[in-house]
Amino acid sequence: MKRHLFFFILLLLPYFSVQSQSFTNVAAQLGINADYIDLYYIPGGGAGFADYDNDGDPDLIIATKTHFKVYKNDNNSFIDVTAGSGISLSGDCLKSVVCGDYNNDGWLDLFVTNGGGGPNFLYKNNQNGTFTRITSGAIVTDTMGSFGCNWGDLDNDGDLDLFVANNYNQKDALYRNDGNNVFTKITADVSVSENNSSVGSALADFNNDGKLDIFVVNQGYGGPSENDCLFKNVGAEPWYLLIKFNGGGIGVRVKIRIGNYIAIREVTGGNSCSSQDMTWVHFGLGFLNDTPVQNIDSVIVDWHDGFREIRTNVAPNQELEFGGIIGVQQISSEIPQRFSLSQNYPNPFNPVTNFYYALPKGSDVKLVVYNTNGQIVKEMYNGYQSAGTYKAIFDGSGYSSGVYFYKIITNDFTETKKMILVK
Ligand SMILES: [Ca+2]
Ligand SMILES: [Ca+2]
Ligand SMILES: [Ca+2]
Ligand SMILES: [Ca+2]
Repeated sequence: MKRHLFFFILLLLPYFSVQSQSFTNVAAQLGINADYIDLYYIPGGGAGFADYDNDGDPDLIIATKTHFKVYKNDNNSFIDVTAGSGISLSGDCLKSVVCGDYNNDGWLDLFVTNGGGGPNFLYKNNQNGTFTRITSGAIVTDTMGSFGCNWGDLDNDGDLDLFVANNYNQKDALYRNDGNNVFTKITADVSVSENNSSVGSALADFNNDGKLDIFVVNQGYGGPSENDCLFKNVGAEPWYLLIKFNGGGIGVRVKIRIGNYIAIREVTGGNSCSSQDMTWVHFGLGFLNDTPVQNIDSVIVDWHDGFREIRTNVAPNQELEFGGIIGVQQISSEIPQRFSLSQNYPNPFNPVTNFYYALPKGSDVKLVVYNTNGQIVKEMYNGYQSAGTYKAIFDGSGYSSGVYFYKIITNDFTETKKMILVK
């Protein structure tokens, strides 16, 4: 079945190449010199983009068989910083590299699977471009042939747990995050009960109940082929927040804050071997059982182009949507005579309104929306824009009725206007 799919994709390749004439291989030009020949030893190997140094640019992390590389994105070229990263991986057969902030300090940590039978690797981000290897606990001492792996808050308690798909007729593994770099291996669960040969695993909340479910791709090793498995999550706490993105979301960074609790997620295109998690972002919030609050203080979504969306006082246990056409777009490059900011239309509005602004010369532009207390509720744009006319679309879905102000700030021009959201 999978072999058939593989040949089907091969048959389609000529058609795809016709469609993709605008792509060229720029790896060498950008400074990426990974050796990919060994990938064919066992199909797979992992690579993924993740902003490990929190500078807003996605960095590239590659784990292929015996090679591990960290490439820092420096103004759209990549610098090999592996040697200075504190990561020294000499696995038998590296398969996946997944990034997740398991200790909720706002910095992405790394987990790398080893398909060759040696232990897997967990590296904690030191917040300065280097990592420290975690060496104790079953999560890094189990010796299986591990292929796929996924960070996800599977019990919805507020921290990331880890699922690992093991090959060679070995049980898969589930490690519950207990805080302080301690993970407990869960053995009494149906998701880790079968001696099968798994090559990949993916997490998604397929039934929209706020609990992450697990899909496992099984291969059948040295015997008959095996069925894949879908495990519905029936045990997690009933507290969560799901965020989806209109118009994609790969590369988006999401941060939530509730009092002193901060958690981040970054949407990837799938860093686990042979699989891809859902591109929705999931947060477990089970700790609210003990300390109930009405609202999540803030949800901040950073798009890869510098666009930032902020919503405050967001109710838990819902799906929130961000992005898409909402934002700022240039509608004319004709050079206007002077700076201007238009009145929004419609006004009053519910929930979407738009306004225009004009830049007679290229400028650093900051465009913010704030409430009557002077608190910024949304940063619509922050960066350089060339001369022209721009349309800004504001979505008030996540906000309460009331008066808001939108303000444009450039070196030569600042103006504020009032708008009214009525629900
Ligand atoms: Ca970066
Ligand atoms: Ca971290
Ligand atoms: Ca958890
Ligand atoms: Ca579910």
